[in-house]
Amino acid sequence: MIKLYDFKSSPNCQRVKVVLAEKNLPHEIFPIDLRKQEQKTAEYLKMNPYGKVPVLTDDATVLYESCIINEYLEEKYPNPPLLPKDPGKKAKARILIDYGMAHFDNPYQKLRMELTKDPKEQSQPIIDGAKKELSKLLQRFEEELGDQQYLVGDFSLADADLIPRFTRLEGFGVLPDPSLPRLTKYMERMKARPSIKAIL
Ligand SMILES: N[C@@H](CCC(=O)N[C@@H](CS)C(=O)NCC(=O)O)C(=O)O
Repeated sequence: MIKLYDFKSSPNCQRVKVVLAEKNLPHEIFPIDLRKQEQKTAEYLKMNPYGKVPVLTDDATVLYESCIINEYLEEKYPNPPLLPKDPGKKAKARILIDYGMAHFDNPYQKLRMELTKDPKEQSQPIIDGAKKELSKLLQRFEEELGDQQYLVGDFSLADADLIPRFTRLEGFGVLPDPSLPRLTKYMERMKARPSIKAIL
């Protein structure tokens, strides 16, 4: 039985829950309360030395790092496939995941930190600057989508891994953006999927 150590609102847990749902994999959820520091107990640190959620266990296999967990699920439970068969297209999906995770991180975290401050202490120039930078980075996805339904054609790990980031960008007011019409339609399509509805 697969077990997921989860904090409900964690984006890193959400991307794993999307893949578990897309693959229809039975699993048990073990809630970890980050506010109570349950991710830092000695017992938990044995599973994940970084002291973070998610952790996924599959019998004796114990894994952490959400995108790597999803790669494991794809390899171990290949149906339905969530990566293209063609090696070049598969690599392309991974490039988009890396782009959405690594390249967005700086302005994303900057905006997140600013918006969590008391409104009186927030800096509008920092907010505007980060939003502008994020909009510019999102153009790449707008172009990649072209006339496709999903980021690399069929629904894939790229969509599952990046959706928690996109939904948060909606929460921060970066999306929808009139200059990103394909991405706006894509978000509607994504949010209609049961696997995504379940994490919203
Ligand atoms: N790169 C990791 C990041 C995991 C992560 O940062 N998890 C956050 C929740 S979204 C966490 O556990 N934070 C609590 C802490 O750092 O103590 C992944 O993708 O799984």
